[in-house]
Amino acid sequence: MAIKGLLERFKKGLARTAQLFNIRAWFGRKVDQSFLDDLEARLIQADVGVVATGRIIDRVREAYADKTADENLVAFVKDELKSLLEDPNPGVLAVAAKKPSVYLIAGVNGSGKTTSIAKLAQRLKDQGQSIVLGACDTFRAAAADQLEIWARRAGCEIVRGASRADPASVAHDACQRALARGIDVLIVDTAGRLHTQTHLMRELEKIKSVIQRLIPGAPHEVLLVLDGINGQNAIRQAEVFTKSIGCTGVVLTKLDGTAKGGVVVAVRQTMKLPIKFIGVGEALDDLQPFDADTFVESLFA
Ligand SMILES: Nc1nc2c(ncn2[C@@H]2O[C@H](COP(=O)(O)OP(=O)(O)OP(=O)(O)O)[C@@H](O)[C@H]2O)c(=O)[nH]1
Ligand SMILES: [Mg+2]
Repeated sequence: MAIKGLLERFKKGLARTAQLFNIRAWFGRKVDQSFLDDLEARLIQADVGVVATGRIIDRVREAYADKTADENLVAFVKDELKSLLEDPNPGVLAVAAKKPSVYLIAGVNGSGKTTSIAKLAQRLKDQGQSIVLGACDTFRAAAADQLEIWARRAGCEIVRGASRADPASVAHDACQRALARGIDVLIVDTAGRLHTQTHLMRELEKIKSVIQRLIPGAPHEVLLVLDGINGQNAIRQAEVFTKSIGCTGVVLTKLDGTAKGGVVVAVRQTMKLPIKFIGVGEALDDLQPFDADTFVESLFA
């Protein structure tokens, strides 16, 4: 997609956060304590997090004390945000040297895993890749049906087990299928679970170890799906999931439904995990590869 089109989509999805970041209205104001307090309040409201907000405020104070807010100040704040989001490999998923690449998807209930998988499958399919989806959420009968509907829409295969089947056995079958058919990408859906449910975290570890055993080097990405509306609780989830299954990246969803898009910064800062994609709506093309420049520009557009 052309850069301009991408920016438009981002802007639409992040419109609520962008309202908070509209500091152009303050042009001409003196950068004094009351200005800094206002800026700080907006950053906190947008869920940028205390640490990152503190850093931005300190830097603005150093550079702009007693000057007048203008376009340069906006550029300065943008650069600060971009540097907090820096990622050498934005929005890129690791690819296996030998097929298939396996992406394991996890997260708490309702965070947007299955929808994000559908969007990701569509994306990879559009790039000419063959896809198998592994429906390892056998906890709810409707879960595999939901994935199957998406699979049909995106035109990819799905491997599912009986209701209440061991999710690791479904992962096993999905790996076998992907290997046997020479598929490019296997995406594994898992049931939502709270990071506090130890037995369910063990189940996730078992799914991962089955994948590792069948496909050396896999999973090539372990993506944690976080609900952007959840804000700071996401950080705790990320810690526990990472400890359990070694997350390699984050998909941050529902950024269209909240004015707290700044959580992208907090997540990146606190967890040291790259944000791979962001979800900005419920349609199939509402998953965007995360790029700090485009993201920050859209907040100020
Ligand atoms: N607005 C918006 N809604 C989203 C986004 N991503 C997911 N959703 C919605 O969030 C709800 C839950 O999405 P699912 O994909 O079923 O979530 P899940 O993590 O698979 O849920 P469980 O399997 O029950 O744990 C659905 O109504 C989705 O349409 C997004 O980026 N924006
Ligand atoms: Mg699901």
